[in-house]
Formats: sequence, C-alpha cells, structure tokens
Amino acid sequence: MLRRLFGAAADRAVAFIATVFSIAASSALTPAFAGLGAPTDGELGLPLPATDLMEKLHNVYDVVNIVIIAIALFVLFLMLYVMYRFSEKRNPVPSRTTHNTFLEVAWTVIPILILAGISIPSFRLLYDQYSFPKPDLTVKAIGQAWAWDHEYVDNGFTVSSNVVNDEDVLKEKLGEDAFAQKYGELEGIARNKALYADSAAIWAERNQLRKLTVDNEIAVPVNKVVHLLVTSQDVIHSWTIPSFGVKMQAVPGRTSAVWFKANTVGTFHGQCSVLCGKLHSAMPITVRVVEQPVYDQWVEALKAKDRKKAQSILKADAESKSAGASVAMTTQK
Ligand SMILES: [Cu+2]
Repeated sequence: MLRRLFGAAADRAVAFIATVFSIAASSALTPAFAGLGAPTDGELGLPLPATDLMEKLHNVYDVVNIVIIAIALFVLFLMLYVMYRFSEKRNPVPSRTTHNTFLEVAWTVIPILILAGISIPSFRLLYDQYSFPKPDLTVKAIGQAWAWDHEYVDNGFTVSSNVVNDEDVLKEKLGEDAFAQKYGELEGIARNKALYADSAAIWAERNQLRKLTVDNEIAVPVNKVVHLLVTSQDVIHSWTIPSFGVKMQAVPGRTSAVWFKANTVGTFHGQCSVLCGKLHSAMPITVRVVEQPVYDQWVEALKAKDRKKAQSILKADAESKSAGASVAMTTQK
C-alpha cells in the first residue's frame, strides 16, 4: 500500500532507513547501551541501574515507552488509512455524519484506561522513592557556586568536591612554572582551545572523564541505605547520580531528602542538574561505592583530617578492582 501511495518516495525512504541501520550496525557507530555510572559514546537509553529503585525506574520507563510507541503507530496507521481511503478521488461524496455515540465514548474511555494503567506502576515507583528505609548513614549534600560539599553527619567531617579541569591536569603534569611559561601568554578562547587540545592525552592516560572528575570523591558502603539530605547555600542546584535513580533539587533554606542503596561496587558520576549559573558545568558529583572495610578506612582517614590518605585509599581500591576486571577478561578469552 505504501508503495502505491508514495511511489518512488517510498523506495527512497526504505533505502534511507536501510542506510541508517547499516551505519548503526557498523562497529564505529554502534549505538551502545548506556554504561554503569558513567556515560559512554553513542549510548541509547537510561544508564544501567545500581539500585533497586533505578531498576524499577527502568521498568516503568520501558512500559511507558511501549505504550507510547503503540499509540504513535496506531495514530500513524489511522492517518495513512484516512488519507488513502477517503481521498477526494476514492471518496468524492463525503459522509455527513456528525455524531457516533459509541465511538465518542470509546475514544474517551480507552485513553482514560490507558492513563490509569500507566499510573499504577508510576505511583508504585513514586511510593518506593519516598518510603525511606532505616538509614545506615546520612549524608548532607550542600550545593555551592560552584562545588558540592558533602557533610558526613554521623562522622562529623565534610568532603568538598571540586571539578578537575584541563588546567589542573596540565599543571600537575608539567609543573606550575612550565605551565605558566607555556600558557601564560594565551587568553580567552585561544587559551581554552590550547588547554583542551593538550590535555586530551593526559585525560586518556589518567583514565578519567573530562568534566566529570572531581578532586575529592565521596564514598558510601555497598548494600547500605544512605539517606541524602540536599540543600543549597546560594542558588538552586540539583544533586543526582543517574545510575542510582536519584535526583533532588538543592533549594536554599530548605532541606529535601532522597535515599539510595547501591548494590554494585564502582564509580558513579552525576552532574548538577538544574541550570544554576556561569559554572553550572563545573559541578560534577562522583560517588565511589566500596566494600564496608574500605569505607571504614576512608572514614578513619577523613576523621583524622588526612585527605591525601583518604584519596589514596579510594584510588588503590579502584585500581585493584580494575586489575581484577582485566584479569577476568583475559581469562575469559
Ligand atoms: Cu547547576
């Protein structure tokens, strides 16, 4: 039917779709499914879940998507059918019908039933998100222009997470003096471009994500309930870790709460998610989910105000994990 309707246009459309699919299937542009805790190139869909909440969120998302796609296809089919069947050529004398009680009731009641159906898993998820299990620890996230402070309420210390930018990694690599010599003259966009170009290799070498890396990561123990209180000191920010299925506005003068229980060890990235101003992009959040003993060591180090040691504990843990992963991969091959 399509071919008769659109003739050559249909052939071109089919050829176009085939091309898109073949490009997508070629290895370079394969749309990967999203990663766990960090974005990946060309990804589709939501990030992989690291909490039960996010798993439920995935399910609701999938159900709603199926309903949306089915409705869109149904409406598309109706429109094409009407265009074909009731065109002036095929239907020169139009019907003068203005009412059809059965149809009118049906197209009111069926959408209501669909919406009511969607609301069931949706409200169930909302209920789970706002039913707080007993906390194992409480962290207070405070948005600042332009950094996140994380106050460990039970332990009495605060971790300030500042973004690590191109300039920082270059300074670390070259040393302050060499850096000043090389980039001191440059200004504005020329400077940014040079820093961006020259730091690319360093980011790859460090195996860190540009714009998503912070100097002090926060850590939480795996399989423990974390209550997160969220507030702000200046303007409205938003704290989120997508893989946890958690996002909360940080509003000055108000404390909001969310909770999560991460079930996977790893590094999880997020960003300030409400446009807060000039350096909104410089407010990433990094949470390291670690085993309880590692977490305890990290807490002890920070209680003793030894930031360097705390950082090195997390770094050593991440390295041992990634070494384990690559060993597993080579043995699999
Ligand atoms: Cu922001």
